[in-house]
Amino acid sequence: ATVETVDDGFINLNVVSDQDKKGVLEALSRPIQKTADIMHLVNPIVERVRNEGDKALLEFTQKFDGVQLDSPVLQAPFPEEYFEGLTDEMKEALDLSMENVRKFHEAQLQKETLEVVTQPGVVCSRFPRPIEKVGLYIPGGTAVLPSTALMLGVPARVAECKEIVFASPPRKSDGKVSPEVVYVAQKVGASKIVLAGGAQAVAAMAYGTESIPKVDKILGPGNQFVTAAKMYVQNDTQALCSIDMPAGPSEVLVIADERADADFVASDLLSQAEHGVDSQVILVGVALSEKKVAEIQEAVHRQALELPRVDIVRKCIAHSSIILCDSYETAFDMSNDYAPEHLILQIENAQDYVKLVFNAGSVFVGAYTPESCGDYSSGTNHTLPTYGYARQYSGVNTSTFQKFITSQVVNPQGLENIGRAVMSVAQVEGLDAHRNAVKIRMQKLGLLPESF
Ligand code: HSO
Ligand code: ZN
Repeated sequence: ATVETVDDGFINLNVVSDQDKKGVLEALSRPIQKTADIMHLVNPIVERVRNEGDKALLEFTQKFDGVQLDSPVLQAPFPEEYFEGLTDEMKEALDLSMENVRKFHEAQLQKETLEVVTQPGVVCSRFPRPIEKVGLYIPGGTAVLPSTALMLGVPARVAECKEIVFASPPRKSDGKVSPEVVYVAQKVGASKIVLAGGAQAVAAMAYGTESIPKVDKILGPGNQFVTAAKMYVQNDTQALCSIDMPAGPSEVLVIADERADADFVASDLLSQAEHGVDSQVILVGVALSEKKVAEIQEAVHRQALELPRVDIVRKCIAHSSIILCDSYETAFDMSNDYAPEHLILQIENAQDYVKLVFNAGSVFVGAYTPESCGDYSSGTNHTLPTYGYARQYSGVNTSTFQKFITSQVVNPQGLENIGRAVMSVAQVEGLDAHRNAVKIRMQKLGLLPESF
């Protein structure tokens, strides 16, 4: 790879040309996930919570979060004192964000029964039902994330899930969760907030404890312990619990051309970089001049130094890159290969290029559409497939909280139309009881001779 690193503390993205195939491959490779390695740490935690319930949960919270609680759960209605400190401005910001997310997810809600007559007398239907109980994990850690609470809570509410349980690690300072998270929980009608994090919180929701209901599906981002625990319970038939999607570190790919504003591009790269040291940010430049590349590098450095999380950014940028290419088509090919969680288009006539996007979690179109808008307030969901899973997964949406049940009615005419086909296929499978179930009926209807 053509790596241009300056060793003077300059916060510098590596630059590679698309001609350098090996360099591009390196630039687009993701950090190896260690989920399997930490299973041996997670298994005993999950098993203890499953077997010992609240007692084990409280112990782990004491051990990992440094908080001694009397009860691991906060019950709705949540005491107002928990969000008393919120300013009107904060409440209005959360309200506006929740309202936009509600509007967009309400429009996605599938309520209708789908009905198709496949043959005269054969009616096939499909109807939606909410997943009854959902557990929504809101990470603690280096940042409070009320936005994640609303991105998961609002669609769960829209889908009419019967019970919404939040889980979030309590703060060391006062053993509480942030007032913003409680405010959102109250607004979306959550029944409980589990005051726990990590694998122990996932286990508590998957198996249930004395004070926490067992849920049917667990959603939400988290660190590698949370991810490993979600994988564990998903594979345990005793838990009978599904998850939203596999999770990895957050990432963005920006496609920019010569017309892009260097400051805008830098600000988008940095807003993803500040998420974590393992975040990945990639700029694919289409026919960029050397001057523009230098401007972007300078803007990244200058803006980064102003950020409180500059140390995280520095580490993230160290394994992030600018890839230079000559055409929009090449840029989109690379992006589709990488399948970024977020794809930002800072190119002329950006909307015209959306048709070239095949793999991405969410697309941000045009110079005035920073990812932050989608992270918080525009209405789209920010829980998106990472780690290249945008190839096969959708981000969280309203149907994530629903399942679809099929149904059918076959009448005698229908049996006449499909009965013989059923019998033939059953015969070749050697499943005579299947064949008989049709044969007996057709004979009683006089559609087949008794001797058949
Ligand atoms: N960009 C994150 C979501 C988020 N951003 C939460 C700020 N808060 C998802 O990849
Ligand atoms: Zn973000």
